[in-house]
Amino acid sequence: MKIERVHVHQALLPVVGGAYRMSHTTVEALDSTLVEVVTDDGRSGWGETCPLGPVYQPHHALGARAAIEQIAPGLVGTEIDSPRAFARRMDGLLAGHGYAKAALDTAVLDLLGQQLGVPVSTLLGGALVDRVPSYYSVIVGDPDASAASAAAKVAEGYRRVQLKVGGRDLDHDVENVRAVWAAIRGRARLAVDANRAMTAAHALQFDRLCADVPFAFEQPCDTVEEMESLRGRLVHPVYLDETTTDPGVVLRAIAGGTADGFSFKVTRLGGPTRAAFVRDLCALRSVPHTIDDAWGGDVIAATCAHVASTVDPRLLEGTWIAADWIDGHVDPEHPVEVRDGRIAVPQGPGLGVRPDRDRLTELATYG
Ligand code: 0XW
Ligand code: MG
Repeated sequence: MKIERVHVHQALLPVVGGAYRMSHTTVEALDSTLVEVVTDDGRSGWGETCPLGPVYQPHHALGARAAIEQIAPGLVGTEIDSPRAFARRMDGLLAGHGYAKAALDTAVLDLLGQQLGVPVSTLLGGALVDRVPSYYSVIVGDPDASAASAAAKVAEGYRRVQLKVGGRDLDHDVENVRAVWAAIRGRARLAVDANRAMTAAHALQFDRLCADVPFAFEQPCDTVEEMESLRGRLVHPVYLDETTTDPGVVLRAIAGGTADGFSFKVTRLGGPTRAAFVRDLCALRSVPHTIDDAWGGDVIAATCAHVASTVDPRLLEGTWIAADWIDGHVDPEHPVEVRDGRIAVPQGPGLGVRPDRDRLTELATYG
């Protein structure tokens, strides 16, 4: 199976409700990039990468497309042998830029799955479940609204809630944490995510002020060094998200005891192939983690569901997908969505989703 062409498509995804608020940024519409890799035997494999705006982490939509433009011409005419050989080929065309390569890695897994007649999860080691738990992310807001939204989602079936904090005075956030916990206590677990907004001093204070509320404290500070400075000083377990920029950082955090868990983003890790590697690192030390992405439509949601289905259920904290914040689906026939707090893993072969090209804008073709 040889690559004949690579198409780059765009999906513009306005946020349902107008805005998604985190500590340092509010997004109103997301710019998603989809790749379609067409082979000489007439198959199309799909992948997606969708940075959460330009400041959530050092990723942006134009950067993803520039990286793909750098890589794609060198892929045309080459044989698809294995995901690892393909990753090496991409690394030989461009260093770094894992979040762009992630879309191509996904597309190749989709193609190999179709060729072999198996779902992507089988190529990643094999699904252990056919539905994966999701979790709901409550945006930065006021206690009444946050508690009401958390309670409503738990009533729908979610068993984990993530509350966004940061970017305002600590007391306000402490009040919010208490209100949300009172609303879900006994029915769901809680994670509190500052998205890098706190200083180490603020993180220490916040941790003490909420010492009686059990939650996983997600990425309070910006840098690996700040996070390392908190080791052994917090009451709450610490989960790393934005600083897990590659498998090496994950290895160091596990070995050094700086993380009790992770909130992984598949594209940030470089795609499903690398995410499966990191899954296995976590399994060695029984470290819990999510498998999600920062944003994206059905293709990313399907990708995350396939990877998550291969994680030991004891260690899987859940899979967040953006479906609740997106109006409609790029694959209306096989929409990936949360039902009763869980996501059905699409049935293969391949990814099990086929975007409708009429819902996308084609931006470039290579080959
Ligand atoms: C909750 N998420 C998975 C969705 C938002 O994109 C941010 C992210 C996170 O945990 O930071
Ligand atoms: Mg996070």
